Amino acid sequence: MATLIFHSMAASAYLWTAMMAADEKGVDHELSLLTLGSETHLRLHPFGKMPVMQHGQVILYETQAITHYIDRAFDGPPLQPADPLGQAETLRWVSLINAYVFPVMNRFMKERLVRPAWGFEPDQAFLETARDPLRLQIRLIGEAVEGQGFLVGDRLTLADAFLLPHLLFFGRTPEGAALLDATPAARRWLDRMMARESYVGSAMAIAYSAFHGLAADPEPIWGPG
Ligand SMILES: N[C@@H](CCC(=O)N[C@@H](CS)C(=O)NCC(=O)O)C(=O)O
Repeated sequence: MATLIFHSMAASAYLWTAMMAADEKGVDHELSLLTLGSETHLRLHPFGKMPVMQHGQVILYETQAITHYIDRAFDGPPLQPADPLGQAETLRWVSLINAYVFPVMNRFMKERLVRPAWGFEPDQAFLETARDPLRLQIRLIGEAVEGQGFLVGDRLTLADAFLLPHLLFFGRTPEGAALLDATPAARRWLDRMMARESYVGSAMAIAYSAFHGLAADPEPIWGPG
């Protein structure tokens, strides 16, 4: 049995963040598949979300808590700066990714790529109103990574692991690709993250490759400017 067990469905962005944190620390892990909303799922996570982490007797849900635990419980490179400001900045990024980035980028990608592939009309009003927050988010991400290459400081932190799945899949939409092309520092960050050992061959990378089968309408709804 692996050191860590992640209880989750396989295609979960937050699972991929937790797995990346474990891989960056060099901690082996395995996936125990959950059925969404099942009795087992709700026993592990009363809010019916995923992933849930198990380490021996320790069972944790909420990805921020899970990744913090992985960082502190195991040897390996630290995934949070030691100084108070660096730590606060990491927490700020994780918080804003959870509160603002995930709800817009993830939904935009689903409306733009997944719903049409399933034969449903996307929510055009949402796609339009997402434009300004997405532009703002990519601008702030670009500014943050421009100097030292990562969201906080000059090495990967939990903040980068939280952002990666959302920016990765958003970048598959024509609007996401255009915003990344217009923000070279963000594009370079994405390329660097995708070159890491913790990404190559990961469940996230496999899901991303499979996503290339989804053909979005290539005509952008709005541009980067
Ligand atoms: N606050 C949770 C959010 C996790 C989350 O939203 N996970 C998604 C998968 S990426 C999920 O559980 N979706 C199922 C649902 O919302 O019904 C965390 O940080 O772990």
